[in-house]
Amino acid sequence: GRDKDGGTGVKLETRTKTQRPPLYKVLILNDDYTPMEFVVHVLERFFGLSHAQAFDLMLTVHKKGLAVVGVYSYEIAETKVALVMDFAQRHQHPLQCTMEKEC
Ligand code: TYC
Repeated sequence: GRDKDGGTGVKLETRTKTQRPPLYKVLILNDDYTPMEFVVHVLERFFGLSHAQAFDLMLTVHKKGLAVVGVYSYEIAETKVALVMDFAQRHQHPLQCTMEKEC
């Protein structure tokens, strides 16, 4: 702040705003062709969900069009997206996975 130094020009206040790394949402998108069981498998394998959690989230995506499946640092989110896209492509399914900055 201004004039907290009694005119000495010495900085007496320290920063209180803590820097936190930005987080990124990883999203799965619905499509008409990817089998439901494949999406459930992806959610279990790459996002650490139980079978029941994965099934429920897959149904949410199927009904609503998309859902957030996890929130991670940039590097982890980028890796998850790449692994899912590669896995889907190798199985010839059009499943889409993307990321977006949170806030
Ligand atoms: N809509 C797909 C079907 O009816 C299932 C599906 C769910 C596909 C979620 C993608 O992210 C997805 N077979």
